[in-house]
Amino acid sequence: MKLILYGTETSPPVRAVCLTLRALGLEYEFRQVNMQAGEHLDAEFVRKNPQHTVPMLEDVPDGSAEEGQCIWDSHAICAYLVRKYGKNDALYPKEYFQRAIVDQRLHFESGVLFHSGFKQLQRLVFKENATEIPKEKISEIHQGYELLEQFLSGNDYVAGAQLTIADFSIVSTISTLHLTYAPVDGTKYPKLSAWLARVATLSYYEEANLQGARALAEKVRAKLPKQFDKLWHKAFAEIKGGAGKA
Ligand SMILES: N[C@@H](CCC(=O)N[C@@H](CS)C(=O)NCC(=O)O)C(=O)O
Repeated sequence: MKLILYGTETSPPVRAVCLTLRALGLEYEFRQVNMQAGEHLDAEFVRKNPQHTVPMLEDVPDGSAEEGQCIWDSHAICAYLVRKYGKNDALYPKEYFQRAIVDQRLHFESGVLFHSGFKQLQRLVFKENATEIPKEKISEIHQGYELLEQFLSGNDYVAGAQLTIADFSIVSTISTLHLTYAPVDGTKYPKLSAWLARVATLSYYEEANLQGARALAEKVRAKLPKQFDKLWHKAFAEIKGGAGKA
């Protein structure tokens, strides 16, 4: 088989899939989709994914000259990869209750953290050209952090004692929010902050997630000079210095 991942490294859901591919030790071809140039709206891409979102995965069977099966939505892709190619079910447990917890966290990322949180902020900054983010929007992000702090109570990972695709999904967005709109304060959110540091120790984390999160942070910073001066000087200095793992 041949796996082709369409996307851009600045996109959190694309990075969730990169983390999953790396965790499973799968080889894949990365095809850049330049969103600013509107490449996701090209007829060919929309034919394969009418929702024109990245990530999209194309799974081409061995020896096939034809196009493969296309899957989009990072959560569906990550689950598919573990089911089809995982040597075991550790990253997406088969046991009903454990799987329900992982699924709940995936939906939480999709509906709350990403769509109601991160994507709204991106729209404000990159589409509506806001130069400062209203406080209410930031406090909505913090409500998400508070919930994660509870999910992590007594657990090393967001869905329990083991690393799962829910961690990959949630870390892709949280590490991005941490470096952009709402730094995770370790004194206020000790468990969330320790979890970020824990996931960051994965050998493929820097390449699969942190580089893209940093690249996006630089773009956000350039769009929000006032907010940057007030709030994020330290966080961005850390990014530039190569620190800011979490
Ligand atoms: N829930 C989706 C979200 C995908 C998404 O919205 N991706 C953004 C980039 S971060 C995108 O493709 N936006 C372009 C569009 O919606 O046309 C997932 O997890 O894959």
